Amino acid sequence: MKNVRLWVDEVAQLTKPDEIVWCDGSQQEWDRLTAELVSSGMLIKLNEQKRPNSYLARTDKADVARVEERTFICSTKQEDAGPTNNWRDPAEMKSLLTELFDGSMRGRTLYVVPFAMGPIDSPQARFGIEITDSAYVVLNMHLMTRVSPRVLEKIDAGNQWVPALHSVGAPLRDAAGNAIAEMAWPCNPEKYIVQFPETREIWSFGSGYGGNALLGKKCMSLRIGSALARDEGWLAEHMLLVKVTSPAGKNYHVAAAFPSACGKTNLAMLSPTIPGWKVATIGDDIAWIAPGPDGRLRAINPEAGFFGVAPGTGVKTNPNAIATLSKNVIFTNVALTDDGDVWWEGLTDEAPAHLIDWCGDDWAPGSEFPAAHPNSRFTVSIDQCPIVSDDWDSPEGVPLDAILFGGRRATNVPLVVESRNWKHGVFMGATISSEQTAAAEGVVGVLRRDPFAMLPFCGYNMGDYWQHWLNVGASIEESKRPHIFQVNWFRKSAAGKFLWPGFGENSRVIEWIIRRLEGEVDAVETPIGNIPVISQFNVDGLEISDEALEQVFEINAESWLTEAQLTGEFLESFGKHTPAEMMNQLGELEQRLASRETVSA
Ligand code: GTP
Ligand code: SPV
Ligand code: MN
Repeated sequence: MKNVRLWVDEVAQLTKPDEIVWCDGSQQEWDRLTAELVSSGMLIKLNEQKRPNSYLARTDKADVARVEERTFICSTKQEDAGPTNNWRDPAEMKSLLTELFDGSMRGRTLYVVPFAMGPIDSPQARFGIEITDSAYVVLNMHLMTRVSPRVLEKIDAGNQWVPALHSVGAPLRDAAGNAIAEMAWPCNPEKYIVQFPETREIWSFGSGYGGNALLGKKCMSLRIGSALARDEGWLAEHMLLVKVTSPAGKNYHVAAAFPSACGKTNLAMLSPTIPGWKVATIGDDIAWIAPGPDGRLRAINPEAGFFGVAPGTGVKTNPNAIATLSKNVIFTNVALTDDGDVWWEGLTDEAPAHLIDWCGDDWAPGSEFPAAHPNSRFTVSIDQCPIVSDDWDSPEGVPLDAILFGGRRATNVPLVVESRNWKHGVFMGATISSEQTAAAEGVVGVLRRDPFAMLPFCGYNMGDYWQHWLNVGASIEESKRPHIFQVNWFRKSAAGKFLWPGFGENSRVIEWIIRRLEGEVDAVETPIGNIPVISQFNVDGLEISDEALEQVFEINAESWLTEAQLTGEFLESFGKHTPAEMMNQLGELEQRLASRETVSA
């Protein structure tokens, strides 16, 4: 295995920084780096009375989201990356990147960040070393991962680790030694987010933002993680994780995969509106799931913080997030208030009369542009969440009772559908589609397939990934398998309004799911799966018209047949990698649909 110190030397020789700093994740390091970034102007310190130890960063206007077009899976064979990933030959990509990284840190500091994904002593933990030339990245890594010198001890003791190399690609001197002006937010117009799944390496160039740059997150925990998981018999998923307690005091653990900006953080911090139910947060973005000694699937949250979407987060929608954000936060691309605090669309019903928007310009209500970027985010430690679960960092993970798949669908997909069995559940996950959001560069609102919410995050052929899910299910005794459901909070009326109030009211759906697990409620069998018997679905105290309730559960056989046809084309696009079982599932769905018209509860 690679030696960390040798690798750091190698990278330093290539990137030519002025200085090398080994990070330890300490408070002193936080204080030193935040002070440096405040004096350089990269961070704005917020009002200490209103929001202690918190900061605002504004990125370059061209560095505001993940860049899927510039993300690559470099396996030896293109087929192993599959049709949903950009691919380049690993050797060619390495030589291209070597040229880009040559001298890319001139005039800057190279930070070495040893981090763990998962509790350091958990058998499910994985270790990484991120080398970065961005102090902003180091600070975010402090909040999002476990940065500690203990990681180096673990590596010295023989544990595997992932080398994760990051440069913003904005040196302060050229090869001849001439000065290059500093940018307000250093980055490079040319971006490469590159995973080498076979050698478990990450190289990221040109972006300083989010999943492009915090390499423990999507790059390691999902793209490299999914490849590790396939080889070792576990699952690395884009899922939130919660503990739900019923009025009877029984605990259940639920994981849910929704595409980016489709409600994971919100569900992870849900405040139930129905009496007696409790939700506690374990994770809001990533779950690592492995068969445990008891034969059940057990999950951990490999992260230690939230990198959450700001817009839409308010006291009414997500009070627990608002409480989490009271101190020690890094905000990126939100608006600044006149009294040195932050604001974004949805934080309050009314915008303040004057703001500095995410671009640094004056802003007033009525402006044609939002004050906060639609993908503006907060970074904060999970410890600060008022409803964090007592078992959130349990080294042995939590046993999973239910898995939810969802997306942003204005039409067709009902509020909740129970799968018929594991295989059908895998088919549900594989065929999720969702309207695109601002979390990635691209046109917002376009409907696209996002299987398992993993389209941008699967480190190998998506068809093989479905087979892996089928295999993991088959390896678990039926009675011990989590039950799989599909949910959709985003169905709209003909007038374009959300039919379902969402947020805290989603607890009603969670209640139905758990009562289903307990066999306490019946279900209506439909061609696409089992939906609630309306009279048994808890709407006590909820103002929703009968018509809206009916529409939110409506299944239109004709549009599902059209959708099934598109599903067929989608499944076939993976060629021989599409598991036969997926085609069986589609055939059975079509048969069930052909014999029905409109179905409702
Ligand atoms: P990533 O961090 O990108 O993976 O996003 P996420 O899946 O965690 O999404 P998040 O919970 O941050 O929600 C994204 C957006 O959807 C926010 O603007 C939320 O306010 C909105 N949202 C979340 N839940 C609901 C819901 O139940 N109904 C409606 N209408 N909007 C919701
Ligand atoms: C997502 O896009 O799914 C995120 C944000 O969670 S990022 O870390 O940028 O990937
Ligand atoms: Mn995410």
